[in-house]
Amino acid sequence: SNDDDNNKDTLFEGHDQEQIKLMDELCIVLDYEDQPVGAGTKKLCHIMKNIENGLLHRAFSLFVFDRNNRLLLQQRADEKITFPGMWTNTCCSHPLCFSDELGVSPQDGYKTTDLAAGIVGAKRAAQRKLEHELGVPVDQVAIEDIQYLTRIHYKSGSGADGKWGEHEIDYILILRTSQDLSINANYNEVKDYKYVSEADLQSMFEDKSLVFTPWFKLICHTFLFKWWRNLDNLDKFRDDSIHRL
Ligand code: DMA
Ligand code: MN
Repeated sequence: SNDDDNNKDTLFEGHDQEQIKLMDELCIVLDYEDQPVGAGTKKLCHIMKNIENGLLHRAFSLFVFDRNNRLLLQQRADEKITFPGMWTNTCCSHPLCFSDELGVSPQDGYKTTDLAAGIVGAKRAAQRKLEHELGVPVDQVAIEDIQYLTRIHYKSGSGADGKWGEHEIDYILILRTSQDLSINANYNEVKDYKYVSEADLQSMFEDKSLVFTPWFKLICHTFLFKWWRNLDNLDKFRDDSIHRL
């Protein structure tokens, strides 16, 4: 349609072909209580105009810690359409609208409305995206080793042009690894990555040349350092709530 042509011309102007293609992925559209109500393309879910009209989707944020309790950070590629070049937690993306990532495959035995379904779906999406973004082989990321903590609801615009943004219920996942992950970064997704201690991260925050994603900053200001100091003891932070940030 004319409208589509219009969107193509203006919204995707100057953007990377591979990233434009990924905008066809089907995200899980949610109501305010994280109940799936349908599917929406990644493109539709991230258009600020739709977000202003209340469109909300499901996401995950994975935090990987190594055996020395250092956090793996990534810097998003300049090719990313949303939040390019920004430093952020290990891996973020969306569970997609198919049964494995809705957590309702036959072996799961859940309904789409069960929190347990959302959790296992988010873990599978995290496994898929760690491989896609950082090249970590799936066998180094066992679903059983990924811990679910909580959910965060937030909204944020991306960049100066005001066209794109995020509005998500974000499943927080933690993975502690005793062996070093084999990383083979996909440079269309990730510009750089590094393991940091708390002190390293604090000095990155003081470096005014570095930019951080809004959700990573929100999580740092609220929960991250409490979790980080209690990695052996995360169960006490596990809840069924949706924290509206
Ligand atoms: C979206 O991440 C998820 C959150 C929590 C912001 P993203 O933009 O990195 O998604 P993708 O890697 O699928 O482009
Ligand atoms: Mn999103």
